[in-house]
Amino acid sequence: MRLKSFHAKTMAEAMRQVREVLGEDAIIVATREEEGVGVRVTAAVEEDASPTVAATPLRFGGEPPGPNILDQVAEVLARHGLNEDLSGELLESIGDLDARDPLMALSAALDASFGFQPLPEGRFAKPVMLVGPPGAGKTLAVAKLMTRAALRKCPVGIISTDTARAGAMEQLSAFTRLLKQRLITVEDAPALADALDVQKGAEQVLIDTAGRNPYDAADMRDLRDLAFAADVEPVLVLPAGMDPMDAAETAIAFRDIGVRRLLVTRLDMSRRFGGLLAAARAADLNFCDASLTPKVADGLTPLTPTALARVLMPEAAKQASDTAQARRPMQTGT
Ligand SMILES: Nc1nc2c(ncn2[C@@H]2O[C@H](COP(=O)(O)OP(=O)(O)O)[C@@H](O)[C@H]2O)c(=O)[nH]1
Ligand SMILES: [Mg+2]
Repeated sequence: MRLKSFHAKTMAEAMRQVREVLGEDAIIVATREEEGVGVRVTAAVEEDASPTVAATPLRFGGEPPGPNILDQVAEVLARHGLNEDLSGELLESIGDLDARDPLMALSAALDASFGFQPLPEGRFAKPVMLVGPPGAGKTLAVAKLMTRAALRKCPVGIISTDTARAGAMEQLSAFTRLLKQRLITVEDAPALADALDVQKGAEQVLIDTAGRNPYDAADMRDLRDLAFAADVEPVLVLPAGMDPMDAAETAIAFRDIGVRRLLVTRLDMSRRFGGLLAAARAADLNFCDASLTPKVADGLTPLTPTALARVLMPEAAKQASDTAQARRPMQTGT
């Protein structure tokens, strides 16, 4: 399922855009009046690869959602340990929808409250520098991104600045050897600028960094120097399962060195993702990609509102895909 929002002066114009871009099968998930601007309509289309179909089709202008949808989503958000403000905001936007399916309702609410900006598969606008606390999954994420690029035959440059810690280089060089990529190591900010010059031709440049303690001023100063040494995009890597307030403060510390995107990891090792939502909200970060397994070959999952909703509500996601599977033979027969 793919969700897209449309802004227009009138509802008729918004609906025309929906049909034009997403086709006749588009389902309206949410409509919202934007004061003084017009209307915003969020619509969904099914995509072949992700057969998430609402058990009951959603229709524009239908009845308000049954209390069970709100209750179901509220229970899920509480389970994830979301703070009251954030869960109240998400539930309020669900209250405005005519969704019949909790998964779709949560997708639309996430779409309204958060930004999503997965890393491109092709050329990066800037070299991407993965930053975050120790053990967040930065090096594994570099390995996953490098593998994805290598499989697409996309020329990639790998730079590591994590030279002080024993064993850190071996971890990454094991991956670069396997993929026959050259690993450049740099010790300081000026050397990073030179290394980036060397890698100018690469479509994607990935920079691994040493873990930093967000509460240690010297650690963060050092990282800021690296991030500002050249025109790079620092991307914050955070694992699931953090306390929401710690995650929020951590995200704010890294935002101050220029982070705008959040790559989330270890989603398979936790059942509580409130920390990740709190981090994105507190530092106004866009979700980019998620690591759902420790295996390099499994890669990263680009995050969209729907993908995140599935992660937050795995039972509902399974139920939706089971329903879609059960319906498929009937659909092909007609
Ligand atoms: N299960 C699981 N393990 C992960 C994931 N991401 C990272 N890890 C593991 O967490 C540990 C730390 O990861 P690493 O990339 O070295 O973290 P870094 O210190 O941020 O570079 C390693 O054992 C990784 O295999 C994930 O998404 N799922
Ligand atoms: Mg590392």
